Amino acid sequence: MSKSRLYSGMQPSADSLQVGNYIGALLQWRDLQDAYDAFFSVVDLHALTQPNDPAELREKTRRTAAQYIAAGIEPSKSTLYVQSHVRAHAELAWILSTITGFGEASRMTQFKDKSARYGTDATNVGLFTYPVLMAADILLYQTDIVPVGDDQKQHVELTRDLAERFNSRYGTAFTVPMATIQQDTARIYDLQNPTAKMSKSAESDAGVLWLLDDPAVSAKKIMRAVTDNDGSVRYDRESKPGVSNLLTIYAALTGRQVPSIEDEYAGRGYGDFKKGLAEVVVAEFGPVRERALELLADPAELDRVLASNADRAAEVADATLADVYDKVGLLRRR
Ligand code: AQP
Repeated sequence: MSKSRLYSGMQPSADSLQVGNYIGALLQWRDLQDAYDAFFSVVDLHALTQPNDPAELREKTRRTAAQYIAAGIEPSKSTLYVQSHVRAHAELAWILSTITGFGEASRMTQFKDKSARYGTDATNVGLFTYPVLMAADILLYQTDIVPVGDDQKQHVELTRDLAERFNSRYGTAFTVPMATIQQDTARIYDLQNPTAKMSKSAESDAGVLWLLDDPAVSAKKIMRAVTDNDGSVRYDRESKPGVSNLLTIYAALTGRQVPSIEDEYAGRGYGDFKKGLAEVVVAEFGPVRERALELLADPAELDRVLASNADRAAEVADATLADVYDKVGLLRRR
């Protein structure tokens, strides 16, 4: 029996991924890649919705791809490619935009939040159609499951609605995908502001653990992480968000259960606990960082791998797009 299809991606919106991206996405992707026919994309077209320096965007795109591989995504097993290398993404997004209601798109909470934050003049139309491009990403590959964080649930719902609408209006062209939402424990918070999500675009660097940071810098950030005055290493998301966040990171990186870590550090204070976590982080990220830097030292080879994976992706995507073009009535070029 053929494997089910899985699709996911990340924006190349920083020089390095952060520990939330690693725990919330990359670790799951790595575990899922054997059971699924997986497509993992570096979504550079999506990243254009934010201001970018062109040379820096190119560099961030390579860096993101290198970190996927360094974290264990195998380009011989999964299809790991750059979104803009497969033209069908932008083309299908246009077709889908013609069956998306203006009101429907206006209800997307991520757009509402971001446009409220930036103001109308600084908000581009690309940000408004962002979820339609995301729907195209997913639907091109006849995707069965989309592993995403809670924040992306609404976008996958829209993708399902668009797939069903297209299929019933023009005939079946798309598999209707399902979101698989990761557990709440997979949400990592900022080390300095442990009620806010850790994010690549955080205003301050002090609360973000970067995959490509020097391990000594990461260790220092952990030692300075915000905790509380209670002094006991105990998980309590409400009243001890800082310590709970550190426990979540510790558990995710070691595969251990939180209570066993609480037991180990019972009566030992935060200093010891943070030192223990710093060792875990350095041991986990040290090799990932080394491998990523090795890959980045040979950009020609990395580009070659990405190109051959893009060819593989395009084969699937182009077949879906050709079917869609036929179904909506575009005249075939002979
Ligand atoms: N703090 C987090 N905890 C758990 N998972 C997280 N992800 C991101 N932050 C955390 C997951 O990583 C993937 C990245 O998706 P993205 O790059 O498209 O954008 P994002 O979710 O908006 O991630 P960032 O790091 O916050 O980027 P910026 O600052 O550019 O917006 C997703 O699977 C996400 O769930």
